[in-house]
Amino acid sequence: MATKALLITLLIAAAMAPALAVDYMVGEGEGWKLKVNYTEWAAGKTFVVGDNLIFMYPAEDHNVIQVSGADFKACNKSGALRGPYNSGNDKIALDAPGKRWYICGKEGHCDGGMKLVVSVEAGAPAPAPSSAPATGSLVWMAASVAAAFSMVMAF
Ligand SMILES: *[C@@H]1O[C@H](CO)[C@@H](O)[C@H](O)[C@H]1NC(C)=O
Ligand SMILES: *[C@@H]1O[C@H](CO)[C@@H](O)[C@H](O)[C@H]1NC(C)=O
Ligand SMILES: [Cu+2]
Repeated sequence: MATKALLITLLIAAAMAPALAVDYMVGEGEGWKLKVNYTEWAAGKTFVVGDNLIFMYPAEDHNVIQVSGADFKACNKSGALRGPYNSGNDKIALDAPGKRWYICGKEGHCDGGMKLVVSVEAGAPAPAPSSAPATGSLVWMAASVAAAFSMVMAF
């Protein structure tokens, strides 16, 4: 009985929590390497601010450089905006909306397909701090947490 109420409370709290950030393994099981079509990999995925890209590769074989759209098109690594990243396990935070272009800086690899463009969407807008609904949901959240806490203490 108490367990069921607790479960419901937790489900409500979970539903109100902001969407969790997603870690995207670039290339899935293939990782970051030659002869993978990263346009296909990115197709149909929705990248949101707060998500991360993870580039996995043997550190001595590849790297990751963020470049401009023009440099991406030309496979030009000279104008790095960020990077090179070269740990072989690079977790890159998508911290702002907009397009981001990544290439491998090793000779010929960008031309060989190691290039990825993602379009990052803004997350859900933060509620205005002083608006009534936001205050109401804060009170509701506090009440839920208090209820859950008291039920936990009752066990
Ligand atoms: C990668 O896939 C996209 C979408 O299917 C396609 O348009 C493009 O030509 C492919 N690129 C290569 C190099 O095969
Ligand atoms: C490559 O990028 C650098 C820096 O952005 C730029 O000065 C240079 O002209 C570019 N080269 C080509 C071939 O686009
Ligand atoms: Cu490479």
